[in-house]
Amino acid sequence: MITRRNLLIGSAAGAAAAVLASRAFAELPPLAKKDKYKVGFAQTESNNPWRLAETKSMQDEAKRLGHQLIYTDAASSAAKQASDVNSMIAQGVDAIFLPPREDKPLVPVILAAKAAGIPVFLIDRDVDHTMAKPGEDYVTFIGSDFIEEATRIGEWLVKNANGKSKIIELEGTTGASAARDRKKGFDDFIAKHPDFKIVASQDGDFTRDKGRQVAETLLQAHPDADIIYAHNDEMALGAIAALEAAGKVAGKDVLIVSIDGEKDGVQAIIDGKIGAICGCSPLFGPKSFATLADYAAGKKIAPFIKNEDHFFDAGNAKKDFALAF
Ligand code: GZL
Repeated sequence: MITRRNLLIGSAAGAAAAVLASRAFAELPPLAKKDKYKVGFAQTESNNPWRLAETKSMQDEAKRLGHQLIYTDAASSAAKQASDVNSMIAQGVDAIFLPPREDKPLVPVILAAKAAGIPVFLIDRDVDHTMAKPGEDYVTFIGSDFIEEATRIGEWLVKNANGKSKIIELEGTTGASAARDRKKGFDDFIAKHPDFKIVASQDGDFTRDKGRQVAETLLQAHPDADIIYAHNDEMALGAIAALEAAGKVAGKDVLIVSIDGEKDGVQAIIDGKIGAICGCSPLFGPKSFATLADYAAGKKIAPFIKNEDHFFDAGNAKKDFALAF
């Protein structure tokens, strides 16, 4: 019998359910406290030393703590990385560590993991916050402040350019938060220094070979370029190969600045071929698993857990070489 009273009760119950659903949607999945977890780590690719060092750090820490690590390699495909995460969800992992290769295509699977009750921890790269939020859709983002890294490089450059001023920018993977913010940070800084000009900027996909190819093309198009800003050391090292193939002297004809702090990059500072590198450690294992344990223990997790980056130049490269990865 439909009475006004029943209708009111029904609509109240419906409203309550909607509120609960929305609250449930707004809350992160819990993580039970356990000694051993089955954790997914969906790597983007393994085509540069930074990626290999990150993977080793995650695997070593999982082994040290006795956790089972389900590891996948997306071979430079955001679509494959998304399907790798979906397979982890299907396997019922306890939690997922994810460096989203690009800042939009991985959002649906982050939300799918949440809906499946699996907490996601973003490491090394973040997603577009208009699509998914830390503390609501995923636990946190652990990584560097890429805008700060690029700004520190800009500050070093304006102090040490000695009259050089025409910049070729080698960008990281299009869509990656690291590339997006290393571009924004640097370009915004240079815009405040009109005696410097970015004459060309192009995606080198964070790899040495693509970096060399792009540097070759841009140097031919801009023979007056006398500075190269690379979003990572691999592309900077590729640019050095391009310069030397063109009979130019890296560090003399063209000043090179970069980000990461891999051993070959810091050695290039010692050899006078790279001027400065803002470090960006790939060693995420300890902090990732410590954050997971804190989350399981019910501790409040900050939405952004910032890595501090070491800065290398000719003044400390030899002394601090052990900090390179
Ligand atoms: C930074 C990371 C970047 C490195 C590159 O956290 O995403 O990706 O700087 C790597 O070397 O490919």
